[in-house]
Amino acid sequence: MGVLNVTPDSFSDGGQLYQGAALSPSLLLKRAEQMVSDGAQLLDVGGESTRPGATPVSESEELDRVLGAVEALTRHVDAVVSVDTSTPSVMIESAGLGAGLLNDVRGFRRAGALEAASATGLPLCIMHMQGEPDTMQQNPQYDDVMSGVRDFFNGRLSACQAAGISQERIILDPGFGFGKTAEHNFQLLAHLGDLCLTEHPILVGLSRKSMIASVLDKAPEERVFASVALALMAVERGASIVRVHDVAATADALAMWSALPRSLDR
Ligand code: 7PM
Repeated sequence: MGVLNVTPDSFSDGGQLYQGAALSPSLLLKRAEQMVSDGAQLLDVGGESTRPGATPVSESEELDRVLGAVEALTRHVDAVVSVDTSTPSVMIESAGLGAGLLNDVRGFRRAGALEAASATGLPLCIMHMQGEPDTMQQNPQYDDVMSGVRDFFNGRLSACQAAGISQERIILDPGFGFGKTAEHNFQLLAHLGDLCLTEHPILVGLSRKSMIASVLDKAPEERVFASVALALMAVERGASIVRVHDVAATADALAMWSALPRSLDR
């Protein structure tokens, strides 16, 4: 899954699809087509920056940013379009334009989100986050981060069932960096295999995240090699989808992993 931020202010690939104040459709399509030729099967479009301290986006601003991109991508690019949103109207409208996946960092907990998501019939990615984006990194705490994430998943799976969403539609994501210290993130990655034992595919976003900076003193755009290593570790532990900024590098690494013989009679 390639990340396409349609925000002017994203932390790791800030505003690169913008020409001045406006999103450039030709830059967007060029970047998207490159990601697909590099091996992306999904493209994740997000119009709200979840960075701590980022300016909140209004609903009309988010609709405006995301829907234009979704329409252009579903028309012109051969990949499943995923929409990174917590806003019910964005979910409904995106589905109408041909989006193929809804990805909500708030796990469809906003008022009306689960009902809207249910009505689209689309697959959903439910991500774990402790707290809210602006304050989540102020002293995150868990008795046990694995149990915290697992309990959250179970609660959301019940809520989905109650909302009429069939279990086959649900992808789960432990939410690396969302209300977690570096230590929590590495715990989650080390034990990711335990979360991959259910029927639900696991999606992970590790790309360029600050847990890398707890080991390497590098700016986001210098975290490519480390991001590839983390993606590979996640897939080895059973992750089904990796959300990344650097598709070509990740795809090469995963192609090498895929080439390993796995039969018992090696
Ligand atoms: C600031 C903070 C900017 C965090 C961008 C981010 C995930 C996601 C994001 C993830 C799923 C980033 C994040 N991360 N959706 N959206 N899983 N499902 O680093 O880990 O891209 S935004």
